[in-house]
Amino acid sequence: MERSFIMIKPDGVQRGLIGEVVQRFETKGFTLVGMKFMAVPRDLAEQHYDVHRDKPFFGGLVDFITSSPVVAMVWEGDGVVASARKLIGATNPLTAEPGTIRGDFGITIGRNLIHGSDAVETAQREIALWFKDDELAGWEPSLKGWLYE
Ligand code: DAT
Ligand code: MG
Repeated sequence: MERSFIMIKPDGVQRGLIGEVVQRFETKGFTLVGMKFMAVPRDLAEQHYDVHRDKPFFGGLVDFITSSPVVAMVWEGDGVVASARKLIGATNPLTAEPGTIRGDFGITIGRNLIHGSDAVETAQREIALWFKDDELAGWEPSLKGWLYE
């Protein structure tokens, strides 16, 4: 089953939106298989955003992610990677559609509340970066027959 790495960023935590974000993934029908509340070491933040290392915003982005705790999660389900990106919305919250997490709760690109893996391969890399195998708990939701045909 497909998995995605989802992180509630420091602004989402500070603004009291942990429950709201988790609820959106739960009620969509995805399955939580890993979750931790944590301060982010600088080297982890740099590895996570390695693809943006040469961008002008890289330093500020790493400063931001390490400035206050985050909620790191792994969610599972059919098509969860692309679907999570839709639930999250466009990178810039001002242009993100209403109904999406960023569209409903954000204003500026540097405070866009949440991260979601952009592809299945990226998700695999990010999950391995943030979680040890024994921190993930695969389980079969008893609701599964009502979520999947
Ligand atoms: P996304 O998080 O939607 O995958 P991304 O991978 O292009 O977006 O960028 C990673 C994060 O970096 C993004 O969530 C917010 C920040 N960021 C992106 N572009 C930025 C910019 N032009 N100025 C400031 N921060 C930016
Ligand atoms: Mg990205």
